[in-house]
Amino acid sequence: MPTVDARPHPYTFELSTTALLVIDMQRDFLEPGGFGESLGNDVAELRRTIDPLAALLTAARETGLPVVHTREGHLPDLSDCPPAKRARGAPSRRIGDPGPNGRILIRGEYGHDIVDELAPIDGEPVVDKPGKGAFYATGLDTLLADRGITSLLVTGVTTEVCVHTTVREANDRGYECLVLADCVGSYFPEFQRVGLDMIAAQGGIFGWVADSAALIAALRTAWAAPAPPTTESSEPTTAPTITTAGSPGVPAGPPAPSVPQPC
Ligand code: C5J
Repeated sequence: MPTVDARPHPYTFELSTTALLVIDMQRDFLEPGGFGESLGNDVAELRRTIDPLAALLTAARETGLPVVHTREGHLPDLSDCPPAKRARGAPSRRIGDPGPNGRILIRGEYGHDIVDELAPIDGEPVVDKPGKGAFYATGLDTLLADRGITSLLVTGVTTEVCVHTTVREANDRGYECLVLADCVGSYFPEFQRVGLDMIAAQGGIFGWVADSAALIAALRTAWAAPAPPTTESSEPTTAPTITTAGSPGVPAGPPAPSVPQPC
């Protein structure tokens, strides 16, 4: 079993029960003109995660680790966006308002999709979520359970918002989480530091924290071992907010909430 040097102590996991979770690496957060910048943030603070995450994605794909992407966003009619969430945005550019990359945080718009460098490949599920947490109002828990996943390698943005919310939700559901420090990003350096500290504190109250280089080395060592793991390929049962990269209609538009998507 691979073991990664991590805080508060080394993280050991089984390849067959582990997935890489890539949270909200969307243009709306990482590129100028999107939701993140409309809130007054410097997107450059997040863009440093792209290269290490691309390298980790490559290693995960080479070693057969399942990869699951998420996107935060809302239906075009905003029926899944609480008014309180919308009202809290910048007055000039709120969720659903037009921007240079299309309507802000709206499914199917250019800005809502994942940056080119980290685009999902065929077969990788993309979970569309209306909240900050990836488990809230999505089929993620079912998708992971169907694949026997109990351990999550967590990456994405932003550290203190969607990454933290998801890790906390995952903990309450019994998943173990290793957060990759250089593959998660915050617009605020102090939130990045404290956000990671909070995860590993108190004996790993929410999980473990490591650098991606240590994880990649562990993955490659495990893959080179005599008995490489096999990956599950079972289909999810019901996944109302999940599409699969490479399937028709992705990323053309929002999935219908009550209709299972083809995988
Ligand atoms: C935010 C996110 N920060 N993906 N979303 O609003 O963290």
